[in-house]
Amino acid sequence: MYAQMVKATGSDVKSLEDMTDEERAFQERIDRDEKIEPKEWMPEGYRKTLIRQIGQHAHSEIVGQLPEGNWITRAPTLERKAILLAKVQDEAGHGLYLYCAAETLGVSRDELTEMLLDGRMKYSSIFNYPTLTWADMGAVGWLVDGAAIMNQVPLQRTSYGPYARAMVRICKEESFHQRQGYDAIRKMAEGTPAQKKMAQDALNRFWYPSLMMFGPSDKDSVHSAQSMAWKIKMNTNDELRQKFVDQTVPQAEYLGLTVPDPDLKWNEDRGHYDFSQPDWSEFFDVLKGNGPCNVDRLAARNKAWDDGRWVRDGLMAHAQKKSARKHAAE
Ligand code: BYC
Repeated sequence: MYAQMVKATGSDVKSLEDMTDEERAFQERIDRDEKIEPKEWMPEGYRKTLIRQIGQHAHSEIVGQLPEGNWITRAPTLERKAILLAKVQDEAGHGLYLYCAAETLGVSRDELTEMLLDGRMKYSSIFNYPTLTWADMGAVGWLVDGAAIMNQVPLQRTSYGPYARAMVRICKEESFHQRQGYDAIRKMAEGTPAQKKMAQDALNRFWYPSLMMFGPSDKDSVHSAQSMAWKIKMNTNDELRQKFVDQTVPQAEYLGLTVPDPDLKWNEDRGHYDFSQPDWSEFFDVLKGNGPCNVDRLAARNKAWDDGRWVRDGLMAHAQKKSARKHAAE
């Protein structure tokens, strides 16, 4: 299995023969689908890759609250407001499960947060796009959460125990999120001509950024080969992107909306849709900080961190006082 993978991705992943005894034993455990737990030996690269991926994922959940949080006060009905509020709170919870999983690898949540705030760590490119209308709340739930689930369901089988277990809970909630998004956009698509136009406009703006969520095409993905060998990733970026397109196009058709891709076509021979790639230069530009909302998103997170300092300081002072009292009593 491991040898096949290395061959399939044509990577510079170490072969079993080139590994140390410890590395080989570790790889064999991965190949047997054993879970790796926090205190066990792991290659430094495995630990670092997990911290990068889980940390980036956690940051995405936290920053991902901002585009939807933007619409809580303007939701069209009390019911939609309550649902959106619950969803945004769920994203905060996902961030916390993931920070906890990352902490088992020897990095603190504060360190991870500081790396997000000073730009050393990334978050998903999708959250650098604005949410301009209520229909965008539907599009985010349907497409963004839809893409997130496509990527996260396989991660329930990822090799690192705390990450896999966090993903089980997250996936349950994400599928509710996706359904609520689809329901919200369906309401718009079945509404007045103006509402249908808003739904189509949201699909037009979110389609390609959603395809970008899966990461660069396989030939440009620097981490995929090693991450797949370690089962930190279970599929390549292109495999998941294709699955997402195959699943989403019939949903758009059901809504009577048009996917903004003139080359989109069912390919009978492949058993998949052929589709246009996103503009990859735009993707890399967004990663460099030049998307429409990068500056605003980081400013909002920095402000939240600064405004919350007194709470963290207060909690720390309380904890120190409590521990000093306990020591004095012993
Ligand atoms: N955005 O070698 P590659 C959600 C970076 S949100 C930004 O293929 P990898 C939700 C990548 O980090 C979904 N950066 O990387 C929340 C690397 O740069 P570095 C979050 C991206 O890691 C609220 C470089 O490009 N989900 O759930 O093997 C509301 C080369 O890429 C992106 C996760 O994070 C991107 N889209 O594969 C609603 C899932 N793509 O780090 C929804 C877990 C790539 O070397 N993560 N880059 O500087 C993964 O599965 C993988 O990390 C990725 C990328 C598939 C995203």
